[in-house]
Order: sequence, then structure tokens, then C-alpha cells
Amino acid sequence: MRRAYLSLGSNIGNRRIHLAEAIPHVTEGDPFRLSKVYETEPVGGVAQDDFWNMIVELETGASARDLLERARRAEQAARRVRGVRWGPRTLDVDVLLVGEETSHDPEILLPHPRLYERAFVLVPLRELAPELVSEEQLAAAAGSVVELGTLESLR
Ligand code: PH2
Ligand code: MG
Ligand code: MG
Repeated sequence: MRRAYLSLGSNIGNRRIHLAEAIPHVTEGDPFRLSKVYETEPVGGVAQDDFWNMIVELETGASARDLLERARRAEQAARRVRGVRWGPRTLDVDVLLVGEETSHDPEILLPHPRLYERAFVLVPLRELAPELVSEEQLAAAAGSVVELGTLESLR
């Protein structure tokens, strides 16, 4: 069993429902913990609405490939349509870390290559795993992030 981290983001339609419906696809019965939900300024790409972002931590026997499949299934269930790179989406699920594994497979690079550039990833990741994100890394990351609360508390 390893600890894996996946990021969830949504900025089209009902962002709360898109995040909530992704959880069972991503966890598939594995023990998990959720970060709070954050409203975040879009980083890169085109001008677009603010995102809701959060992180899921899994205790899992799944491979990186398995986790990528889960991410794709969650995105398909949210009827994600692929448009411009880094553009708006109903749901984006990215595999960030799978234990200590490094992968150079272009389909699933590990750790995620932009993990340390993005406050919308580092802030919720640090909430769940403070040992993985230093103060310096946090300070260097781009984008504003506002804590909204737990997914449960949001309606
Ligand atoms: N995802 C991107 C590009 N930019 N910005 C925010 N705030 N949140 C995201 O999830 C996000 C982004 C590409 O996946
Ligand atoms: Mg992404
Ligand atoms: Mg993605």
C-alpha cells in the first residue's frame, strides 16, 4: 500500500457537485482523506472563471496507471469536453504523487511536473501532508487561493 495524491478542479457549471461526484470514482473503496475546498484564480491558459480545487489522499494498492484510469473515468462521468489546453473544464483530475514513484511515461509523469508551481495544488496538499511542502515552495507558487471549507459544509 502506498499513499497517493490526486488533485481535483472544476470551473464550469456546479463546481461543488462536480467535485463531490468525482470522489467515488477516484477512491474506489480505498481509504481516503479530503482537503478543504479552495476557490482559486485560474493559472495559465485563457481568461476563465475561478476554479474550485481540492486534493484527495489515498491509501492504495493501485498502480499509477490504475489511478490515471480512475481520473479519466471521473472526468468522463462529468462529461468533460477537451478544449484548449489549461482552459475551462467541468472536472480535471490529475495524479500528483504515487508514493515515492517517479515516472517518465509522458502519459503520467510523476511527480506531476507542475506540482510545485501552483498554489492551488500546494495549499491543499500542505493541509493534508505538511511534510511534503515547504514554506519556501509555498511562497514561490503562483495564484491566489481562498479557503471555502470542507466539501460537506458547502451547499
Ligand atoms: N488547472 C489547470 C490550469 N489552471 N488554475 C486553477 N486555479 N485551478 C486549476 O485546477 C487549473 C488552473 C490545468 O489543469
Ligand atoms: Mg490539471
Ligand atoms: Mg488534467
